[in-house]
Amino acid sequence: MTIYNKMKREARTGKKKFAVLIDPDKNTLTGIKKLARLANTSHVDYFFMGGSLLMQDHLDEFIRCLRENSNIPVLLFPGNNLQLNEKAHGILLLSLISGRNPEMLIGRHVISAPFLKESKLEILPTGYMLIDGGNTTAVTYMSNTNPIPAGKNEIAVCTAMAGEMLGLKLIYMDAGSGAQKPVSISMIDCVKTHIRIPLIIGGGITSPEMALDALQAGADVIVVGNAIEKDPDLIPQIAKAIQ
Ligand code: 1GP
Repeated sequence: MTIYNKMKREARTGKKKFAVLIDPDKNTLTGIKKLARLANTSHVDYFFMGGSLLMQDHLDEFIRCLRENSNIPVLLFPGNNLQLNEKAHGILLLSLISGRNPEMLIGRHVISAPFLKESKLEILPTGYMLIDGGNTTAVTYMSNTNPIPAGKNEIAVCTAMAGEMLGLKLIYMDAGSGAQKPVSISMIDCVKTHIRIPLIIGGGITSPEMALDALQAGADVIVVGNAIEKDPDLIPQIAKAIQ
C-alpha cells in the first residue's frame, strides 16, 4: 500500500499521525542516529526532511542514515527544487496555495517534473498553506508570499476547499518553523469540517499538549521540528500523548 493510501485510510478511522521534521542544516549525523533511535522506539509515523534554505549539503547522507537506522518513511519537505533526493520514500510536492507567487504554485514544479517522473519517489501532491504565526518565519520570507491572517478562518477554509477541488491530495497548514503561535484550534476545526483529504498541521508546536490539541481539533498529522531539535526527548513524550 502506498504511503498516501495508508495515511488516508488511517485518517478516516481517526488514527492520528506524528511527523518529525528534520532540517538538515540543524543536525549532525550523530543527532540523526539519535532521532532515528528515539523514533523507532516511540510511535513516529514519518520523517519529513527539508528546510527553507540549506547552507550545507547534508541531505543525501542524512536520508541514507535514516534509512539505515529506521524503517519509518522519509518524505521530502523541500524548500526548493534543489532539495530533491531519490533516497527518500516520497515527496510532499508542495503547491503554496495560500500565496500568489507563481513560482511556488507551479514554476518550481515544472523544473522538478523530469526528475520526479524518472524517480521512484512516491509523489504526494500537497496544498501548502502558510498561516500567520505572529512572527516572520523563514518560509514567509523565502517564498515571497503573505501568510493567511490567523483570525481569518473563512479564507483558510476556502483556500483548502479550492486545493481539494483542484485535486491536491493533502492540505498542510503551517504557521512556519519556530512560529510564536501555532495554527489555532478554531481554524483547524473549521478547515477540517470542509475537506475530506487528510490535514497536516505544523509550526510552533512545542509540547505534547499542543500536539494533542491540534489533533483533537481535526489534524490528521502533526509536524514538530524546532522543539525536537532543542529537546529530542520530546519525541517519546509527544508520541505517548497522542496514542
Ligand atoms: C515547519 O511545520 C513545520 O514547516 C514545523 O514547525 O519547526 O515550529 O515545529 P516547527
